[in-house]
Amino acid sequence: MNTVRDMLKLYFVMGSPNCTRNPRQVLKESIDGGVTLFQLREKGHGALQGEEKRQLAKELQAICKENNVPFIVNDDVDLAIELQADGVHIGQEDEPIDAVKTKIGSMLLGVSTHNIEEALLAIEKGADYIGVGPMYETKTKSDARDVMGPLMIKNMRSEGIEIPIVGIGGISLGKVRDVMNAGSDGVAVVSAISLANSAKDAAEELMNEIRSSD
Ligand code: 3NM
Repeated sequence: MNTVRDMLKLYFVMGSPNCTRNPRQVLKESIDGGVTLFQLREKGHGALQGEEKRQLAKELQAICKENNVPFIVNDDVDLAIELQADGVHIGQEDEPIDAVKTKIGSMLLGVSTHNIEEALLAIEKGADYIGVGPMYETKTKSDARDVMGPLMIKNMRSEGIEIPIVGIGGISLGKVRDVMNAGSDGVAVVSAISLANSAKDAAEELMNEIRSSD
C-alpha cells in the first residue's frame, strides 16, 4: 500500500468544466503519464449534477480502479460514500471536518487550508492530508483566496506541522521545484494537465520534475 505522501506526489484534480475533451480520455492519458491520485471536482460553469454527475463519477472511478490510482471525491460526501470512494476532499466552507470524518470512517480525508490555524484545526479533527493554496495565480477557481506562494508551506513546516501537504493553485511545470522545496509532498494541478494538448506528456513532465526535486 502506498503511503499518503506517495499518493500526493502528482495529484490530478478535475471535473468536466476543466476539460475541452472527454474527461474520461483526459483521465486515462494522465494516468498513463504517472498521476498518483485523482480527485473528481465537478464544480464551476456547466458542472454536471444529479444522475449525470453520478454516472461520470462512476466511470472515472472505474478508470482509476483499473489503474490502481485512488479516487477522491470533492465536497460531495454522500456521493463518496455511495460509490465507496477512496476518500473525500473538503474546503473550509463545506461541512465541519469532524462531522465528515465521522461519516466517512476510514476513507481518506483531505482538507483545503490557507493558514497555520486552519492547518492545525484540520489535523486536530482528523485530516489525513491538507491542501495549501493558492500557491500562484489561478484561472481555474473563481473564488480562490489571495496568492500565498510556497512560503506558506515553508512556514507550516517551520511551525512543526508534519502532516502530508500538497500545494495547489496555478502550478505549472516551472513552479514545481519551488513548491516541493518549500516542504510539499507533492503538487495538485488542474489545468496544467486538463488543458494540455497531451495529458500524458504533461503528467510525465510534471512527474519528472517532482522526482528530481525530491
Ligand atoms: N483549489 P489550476 S486553487 C481547486 O487554493 C483549487 O485551495 C485551490 O487549478 C486552493 O491548477 C484551485 O488550474 C484550482 O490553477 C487549481
